[in-house]
Amino acid sequence: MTFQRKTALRIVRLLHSLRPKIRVAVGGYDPSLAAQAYMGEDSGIEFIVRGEGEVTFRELLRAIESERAFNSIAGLSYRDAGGWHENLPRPVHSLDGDEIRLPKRDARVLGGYTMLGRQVDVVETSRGCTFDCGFCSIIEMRGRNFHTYAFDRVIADIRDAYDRGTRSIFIVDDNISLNIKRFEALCQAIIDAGLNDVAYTVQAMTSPIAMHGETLAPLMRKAGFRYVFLGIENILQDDLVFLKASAKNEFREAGHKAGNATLRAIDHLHKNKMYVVGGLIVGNPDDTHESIEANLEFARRYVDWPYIQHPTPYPGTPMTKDFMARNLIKIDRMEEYDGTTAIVATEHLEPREIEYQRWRAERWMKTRHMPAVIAHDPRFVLFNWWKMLAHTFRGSSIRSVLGLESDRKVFERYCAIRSAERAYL
Ligand code: B12
Ligand code: SF4
Repeated sequence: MTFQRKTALRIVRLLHSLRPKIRVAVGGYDPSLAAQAYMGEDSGIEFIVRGEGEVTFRELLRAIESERAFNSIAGLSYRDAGGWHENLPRPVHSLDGDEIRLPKRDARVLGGYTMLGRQVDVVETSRGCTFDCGFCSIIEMRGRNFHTYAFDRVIADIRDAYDRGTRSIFIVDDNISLNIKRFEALCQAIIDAGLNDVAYTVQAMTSPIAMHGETLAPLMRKAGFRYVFLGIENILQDDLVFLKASAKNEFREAGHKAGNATLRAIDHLHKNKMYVVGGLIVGNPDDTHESIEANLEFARRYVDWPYIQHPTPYPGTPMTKDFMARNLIKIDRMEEYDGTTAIVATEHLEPREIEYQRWRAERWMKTRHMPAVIAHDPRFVLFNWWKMLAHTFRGSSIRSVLGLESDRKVFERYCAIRSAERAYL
């Protein structure tokens, strides 16, 4: 990802210092959408895999093994004595058949990842999205399309993770809620396979959850879904228009627009004992203290866990062009493009001020979810509650707890901690 660019380039340098002859390929969102950043004379990078990686990377390895030319490998850019060459793009994969095999979990170098003490893993059931939100990289990355894996494969993938001890799964689909009939059938397949004692987390749009929640939400609950990351984005219509995210948050009745879908979606999820991770984006070009506060207040009232980000100008998104045209991008250090560092100003507020407002409110919202976590994972909380609080309130001190130090001072310390974290390599 873009915020990992600097680290990635440093890792390449480290690899070359250890093994000068190593050949380096990069891939993923940032190399695909900002290839120039990886093409510098001294970057040490020889190959860029653009878009989906599995088949392109496999073909690259086979070509290296058999010393064949690289010019027919779709989706690849490569460097030789004549400079960089950009092959034709690779069409997106249909996900049919078994060309993309199941992940080989044995091959991982690192393990030990948990979510609230439960071993966690990721599974994908589909790729792509047909919407075009202005802040999202997906369309530039792969166009507007939606492809799905067969349920047999998905269930085999979940079972593989389960058999290795996984009890918490993050479904990483770009937008699983594009086909609700399929999503309902997937829930049923998980139940039928007896894989519903896993705590699932998924991302979804509010509109389909609001419109199909009556049948979908009980099935999700039965299948083990626990956290639903809702792309609410913003509660104000003007901001939704700027983010190009109105349609996906629209409630429709008999084919007509009937208001915002968010509260209905939240209601369905809550009635079925699921938790809402509220995805909101504050700090859009015309935002003021008041419009940001309106969103923060909404999060306080309705969401269980806030996931509040600032609009971030990732390479190639429509939103980036808007911010550039209005001259509002204030920071060009890509390592800070992590969504929770404010990079852009509004017409009324500087980035630091926006970030301060979000940070100040969000810490307290997070603590309110503690009772639900204690009820579900008491042992984990017993041994880790102080670490959870210390992380949430990073930058605080005894003096600040006693009220002898201002929130501004704590915020400065929090920013300094994050800055230091970025320079770990
Ligand atoms: C699931 C998801 C998450 C989950 C991740 C769960 C997990 N632990 O894996 C959560 C919610 C935690 C998350 C967090 C974040 N995310 Co996110 N996330 C996604 C999402 C929806 C799908 C990513 C995914 O796994 N796809 C499935 C895999 C198979 O596809 P893939 O990653 O694209 O990889 C393929 C190719 O890119 C390529 N490839 C990738 N890496 C490599 C490497 C090599 C060497 C090669 C050859 C090929 C290759 O091959 C892969 C297979 O085809 C995307 C896209 C979207 N629609 O929003 C955003 C997305 C990737 N996230 C994004 C961002 C910014 C973030 C956050 C910074 C947001 C935040 N402030 O919290 C954090 C960063 C977290 C971190 N520290 O890594 C951005 C990245 C934008 C950019 N240009 O950098 C995206 C694109 C969304 C967006 N805004 O447009 N995310
Ligand atoms: S609905 Fe989600 S995946 Fe689709 S464009 Fe919008 S943010 Fe991206």
